[in-house]
Amino acid sequence: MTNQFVNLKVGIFLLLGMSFWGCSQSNEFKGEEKATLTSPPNVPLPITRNYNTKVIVDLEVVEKTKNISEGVDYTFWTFGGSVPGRFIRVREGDLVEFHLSNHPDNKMPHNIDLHAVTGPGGGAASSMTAPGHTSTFSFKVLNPGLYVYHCATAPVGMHIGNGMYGLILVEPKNGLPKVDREYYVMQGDFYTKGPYGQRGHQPFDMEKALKEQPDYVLFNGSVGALTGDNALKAKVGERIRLFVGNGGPNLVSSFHVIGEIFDKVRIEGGDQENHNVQTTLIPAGGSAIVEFKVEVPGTLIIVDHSIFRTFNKGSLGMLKVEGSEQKDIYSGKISDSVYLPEGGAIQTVNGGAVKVPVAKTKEDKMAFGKQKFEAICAACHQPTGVGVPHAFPPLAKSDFLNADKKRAIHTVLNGLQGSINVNGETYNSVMPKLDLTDEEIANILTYVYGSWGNAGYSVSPEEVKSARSEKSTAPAQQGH
Ligand code: HEC
Ligand SMILES: [Cu+2]
Repeated sequence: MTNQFVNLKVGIFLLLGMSFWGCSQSNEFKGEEKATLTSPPNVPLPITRNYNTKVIVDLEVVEKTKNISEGVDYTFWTFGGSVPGRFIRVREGDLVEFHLSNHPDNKMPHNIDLHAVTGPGGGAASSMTAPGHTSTFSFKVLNPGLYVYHCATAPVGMHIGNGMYGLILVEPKNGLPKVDREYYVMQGDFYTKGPYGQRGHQPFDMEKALKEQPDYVLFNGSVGALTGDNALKAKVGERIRLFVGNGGPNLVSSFHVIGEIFDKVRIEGGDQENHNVQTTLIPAGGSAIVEFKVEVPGTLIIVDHSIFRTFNKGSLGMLKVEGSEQKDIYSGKISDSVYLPEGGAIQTVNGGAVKVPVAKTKEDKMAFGKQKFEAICAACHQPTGVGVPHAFPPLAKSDFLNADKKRAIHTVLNGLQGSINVNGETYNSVMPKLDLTDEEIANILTYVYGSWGNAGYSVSPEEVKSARSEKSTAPAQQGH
């Protein structure tokens, strides 16, 4: 009771103070500064100025191959070279001038949707950027909070699934309460052709992504990004603040720290504060700010409490707390080994292969092909096959497609990379290899050839099978 009363009084005092302070603030911007961006798990220092300014953010998109796990490579698409992308820290009322650069070596166009933006697409509408280009746009940060940003280029799920997300903190005008340490942790789910732990370079798997069945669920982009030498660090008695985000693309996180209770959670990264929380839900494309004091030494384990993800798919981090024992709070021996993963192997339960109906007539092929096309190809080539200018070539009335049926089969079988010319336009991008059966490819191509004014060819599973068995996987390229 007393406590509540005191809180109320403090609240009223703060309210009065804030509105007074708000009035005295002009809407003008004083000067300009370049934002300091940090890679995870680091966070830029708190903002100390008490006026609005113009903040210049330079962010470069880099497509690069890195470890997703020991011995396993993955080609990530990143904002600034890391997954999650660089942490951006601004102050409520600032004007942000954003420069998004797409590195010339990149293959894909990219853009950015910042949830902190008030305006079309969160900036995506003004930031579509081809490789070797820079887009500039500006926005005023009207609302304080912790916001996700992500790429919103089609297919959006694939860009996010390849690691294109990060956090932007808009500090309230009066700042956040002081703590001893701040860290940046962001969860994401990843879809690879091979199962968890399979060595070598693993391509993105669109089908698993559509089924929402990730092979990896990770904090900060790789297995072990926050364990061992990479563990977060703290000392007994310190107050810790974690800026936690969830990039998805699919899963919701049940964020929990084993052996701690969150003293405070700013729910969904907004103003509302909850207290004494064990597990906080972080939606895909959402965030939370969690705070706690570390009272005893030992290793705290950071998990998604949807726990198979933690022990079999990688969502396990550590916060190592050093200092002297506090036997009155916790008496027992604390060991790092207790919660280590049980081992990577995912058990496979053999439920028997599912029988897919076989297309008997051309109508069947068209219908099955349409369904698959809309589920897989339409994300890039669009449901009516018109493509996206400068990014995804058209399939409708495509001279490239209609000139060579065998090449089209190879394209869908093996993917396609390099410069091609379609209806007079040059495309130099990457179509991923998709994991489809002979039957599926035959149906899809029969549908594509039978639609939108194309040549009308029928493609049989046997033709796909024989193309698959051919040694040459490189599809015939057109001369320049
Ligand atoms: C992730 C995006 C993506 C998906 C999904 C995708 N493609 Fe493509 N596709 C591309 C890109 C990019 C190119 C151009 C590649 C290049 O520049 O070398 C392309 C090229 C092609 C071409 C040759 C060019 C043309 O316009 O005739 C065909 C045919 C094709 N795709 C068919 C398909 C079919 C069928 C599917 C579904 C099974 C599919 N694609 C799924 C991105 C995609
Ligand atoms: Cu992108």
